[in-house]
Amino acid sequence: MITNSGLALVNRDDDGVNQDFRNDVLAGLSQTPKAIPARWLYDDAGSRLFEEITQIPEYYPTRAETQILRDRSSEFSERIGAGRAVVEFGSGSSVKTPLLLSAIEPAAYVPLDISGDFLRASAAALSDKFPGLPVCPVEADFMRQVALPKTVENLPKLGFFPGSTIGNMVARTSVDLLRTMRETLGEGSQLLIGMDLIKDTDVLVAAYDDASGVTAEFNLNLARRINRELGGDIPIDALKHIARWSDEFARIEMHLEALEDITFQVAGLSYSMQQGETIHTENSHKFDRRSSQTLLLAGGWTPVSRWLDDEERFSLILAEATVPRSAP
Ligand code: AVI
Repeated sequence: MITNSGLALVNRDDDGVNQDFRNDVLAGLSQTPKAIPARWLYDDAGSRLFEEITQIPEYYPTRAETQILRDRSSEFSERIGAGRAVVEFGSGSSVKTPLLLSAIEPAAYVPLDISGDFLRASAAALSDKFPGLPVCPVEADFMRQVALPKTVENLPKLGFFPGSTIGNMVARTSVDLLRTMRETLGEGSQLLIGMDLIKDTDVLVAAYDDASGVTAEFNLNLARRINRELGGDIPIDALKHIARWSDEFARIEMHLEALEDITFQVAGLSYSMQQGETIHTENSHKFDRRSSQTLLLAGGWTPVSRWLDDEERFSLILAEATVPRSAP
């Protein structure tokens, strides 16, 4: 039972070029060091490659989080309880979302996503799987406060933000997002959030630089997308995918490194890279118990339960939008 939908949100010029993409790419290639926001990795090809990443042997987060959702369903049911509207930040995964919905008997499911096509397809699939459940997709940028459908206004809410997507943001942005989620969901709501854990550097680097080269393709697709959509001529063969651990920021960084000195054009403008220079394309922050707690508290959420997978690689945290009692 699908009950809601929305308007296209992409800001295109008369030639159909996504202006936000162009502005971010041109600004990012002009700055030192070069950096382009990670959200542009996810065009259709990038989204398909990310789906492939979730299946590769080295990329443990998806399997680890799924294991928690599968194994701890009775604890979710006990601590979350029935009758909530589950508001998912993102379109929902075909495996993780059904596991959560089966565990807690929700009153409604509200996926929020900026990409309407993906949103509608996954909402339809979920609606088929849970025939009696009201499914109300909302096409919206969840980085801003979202007005939820009237039908769920008076229901208690559970926000669901799996996958450790929070780790793709720098601290300031993730705190802003957590606060925005609190405004979207309201006082007294709960949030179930996935946060990947700090671990052995070799395991982390392998997860972002797999032997089969799928993550390299995912990263290089950004340069291909720039060439396709912005009339670029970046020499793809002169770029190499790099994944490195930054101990200072507790994060994996993805970069595209120039293998030789190169010059290229994007949208009629010229750029150059020296051999060894990189374009920073993604951060994936990792957490421990304290850093995840500090981040959630800074964002207005009090952690109340924390679950790990059997190999202690990944955490799922249940938090509440309540003011914590603390002194002074
Ligand atoms: C979407 N996000 C949580 C992934 C991550 O693990 O940071 C994106 C990713 N990038 C490369 N591999 C996976």
